[in-house]
Amino acid sequence: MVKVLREVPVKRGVIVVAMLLGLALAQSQPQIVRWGEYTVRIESRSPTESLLRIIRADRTQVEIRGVRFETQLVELTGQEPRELWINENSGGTNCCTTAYFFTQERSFRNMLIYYGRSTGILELRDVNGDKIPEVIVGTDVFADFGGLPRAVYPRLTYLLGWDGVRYVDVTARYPTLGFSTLSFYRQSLESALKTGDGVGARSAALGYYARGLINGQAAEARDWISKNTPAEVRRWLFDLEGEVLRALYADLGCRLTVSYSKVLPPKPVCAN
Ligand SMILES: [Ca+2]
Repeated sequence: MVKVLREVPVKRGVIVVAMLLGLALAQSQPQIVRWGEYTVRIESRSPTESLLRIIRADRTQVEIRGVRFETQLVELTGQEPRELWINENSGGTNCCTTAYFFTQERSFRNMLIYYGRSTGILELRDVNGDKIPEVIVGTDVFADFGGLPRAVYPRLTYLLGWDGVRYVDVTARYPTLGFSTLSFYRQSLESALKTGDGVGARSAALGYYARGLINGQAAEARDWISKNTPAEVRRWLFDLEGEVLRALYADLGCRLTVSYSKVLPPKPVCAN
């Protein structure tokens, strides 16, 4: 009996050491993804540093430095071969994802880089039935805005469409699509007003108005807020109106870029 009890911890110890060794070995093994004539190779160099390389015929076409990478092959152009979607996640609280899309059609190149920060790519969905998916992305532009607690900031989305050359904002063309629509924010605002949730009402009013601005329905949203919200909610929002406009005006331009550099990430388009 004593013998058995002694042996059990030894065996467990051996198993744990073997597992750790296995993990260490697994970590040092590069992860390989085949993408037609290209190979994607992800090397984990430390818990906080990985290097992803896109290689063709033994030559690195692009390398990306980051913390943690995930890759997927997705059809973005509506014709074979599929495109390469790389998501880089730097980890940490409220931080930070960057998505990269590459194609090899006509020639290998970057199609889109999206700085999602604490949000990112939410969905690829063909919203207009042309077999070329639109990209639904999130923005945290109103996190830490106007004194609202971060936990309740309005989550907004954009719809990006391929125009044959680049991704452009097509949100206003499909105002009823995406994730959270104008009516979603209006309903949230109405229910926050009903329950007397002041913080929720401010967040929803900001979301409603900002979504109106993104959709091209700002007049409708502003008019409703003016007529239907208590003075403290609408004053709070309209005092911030200039800041809301400035934040939205710069937002997508700062998040969306394309880079033909061999070494990524590129310098951020905007300082923050
Ligand atoms: Ca394709």
